[in-house]
Amino acid sequence: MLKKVLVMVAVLAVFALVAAQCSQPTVEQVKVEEPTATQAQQVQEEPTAAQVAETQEVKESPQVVEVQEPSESRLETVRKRGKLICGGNANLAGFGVLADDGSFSGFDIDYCRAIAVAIFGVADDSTLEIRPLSASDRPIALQTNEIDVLVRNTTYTLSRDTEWSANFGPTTFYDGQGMMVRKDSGITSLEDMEGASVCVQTGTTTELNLADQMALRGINYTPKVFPDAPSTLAAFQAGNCDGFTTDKSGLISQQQELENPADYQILGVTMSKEPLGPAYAHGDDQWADIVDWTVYCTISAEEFGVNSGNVDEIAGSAEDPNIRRMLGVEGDLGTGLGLDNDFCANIIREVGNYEEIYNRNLGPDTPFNVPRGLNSLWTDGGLLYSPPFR
Ligand SMILES: N[C@@H](CCC(=O)N[C@@H](CS)C(=O)NCC(=O)O)C(=O)O
Repeated sequence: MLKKVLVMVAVLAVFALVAAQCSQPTVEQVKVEEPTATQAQQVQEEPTAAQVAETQEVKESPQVVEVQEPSESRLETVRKRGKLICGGNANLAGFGVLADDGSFSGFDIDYCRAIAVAIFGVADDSTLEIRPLSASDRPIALQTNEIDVLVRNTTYTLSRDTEWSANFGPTTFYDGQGMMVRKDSGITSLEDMEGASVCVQTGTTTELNLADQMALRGINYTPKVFPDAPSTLAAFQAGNCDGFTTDKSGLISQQQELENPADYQILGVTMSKEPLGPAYAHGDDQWADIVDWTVYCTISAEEFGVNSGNVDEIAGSAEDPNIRRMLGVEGDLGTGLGLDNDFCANIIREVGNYEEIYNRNLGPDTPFNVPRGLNSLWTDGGLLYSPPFR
């Protein structure tokens, strides 16, 4: 009898355990706890001067300002305003440059145009304003909502992710920091730069990486720091510095601004990783999705062989459901973002796929002729990879 009771108890216990397992909440039942204001804003304490001196570590100044919570979504604000305000560069040919007629052009500017097209179907002076920003002004412009998005050869780093109260979209250009010197200087490596002076721009990752790399290699040098690209380059050209350092893409671009570009060379060394891409303020996931999928649209279109010349024909004839969904002729992916369903087709028609954007601004027919390298599609051995349009 006792044995029977024990067996019953054991069976009941197993039953209770199984029932408990089965009653795990379903996805809909899971309640996501919103972080409290204090958890969300873990303010970094500024180190004291003594601490900085002790560690000898160069840090970007956090520049944290009080973030104004917008009362409506960014998409609504942009639509009501009738135009996108994109933070850009005015001084970096190939990426973002201001012409005498007041127009902006470049690889990053084309991504500003692509976002404007995603929202308005067209990018012109009425739907897109470029707000040129110095390196140091970028975080404040993002935090104060002066701009809707920043596309200005900006490197994604952890401290910017937190201290700028910003998120970064997909990397549009994988870069690394380089060093330019005069050919007749005899300098062929960083190790040849013991006691040298280096021109560098403030408010950049460049300034910090330089300090790290020289310290790691035990090289003594004097940094000469300038507020913007024109003054940094002018000082270098005037012979005030032995070297000029910035992103390699920046060096290639700036070399063409020098009086005799052939008198200079970019050393083989790569001092850092500089993944450049769009950034936007924290707090609006729909906006983040719009920027991200605008970039993915250009990458995916290159992968599928869809370009500005054939997009309409392919939209009418494609049988591949991946292409049909991307172009909005099947499914409702675009409307899911709050955009027109054919937002990606519009981007490709108006601005082009990644390859077209790259070649127009940096390719073999430009003065820069930057090899695709890491910026090739994953199918060609590069790092460009779009998640699926599904
Ligand atoms: N990618 C680096 C460097 C960006 C940067 O500002 N580079 C300079 C040197 S090429 C530049 O674009 N200057 C243009 C200007 O200040 O007008 C970063 O995000 O900090």
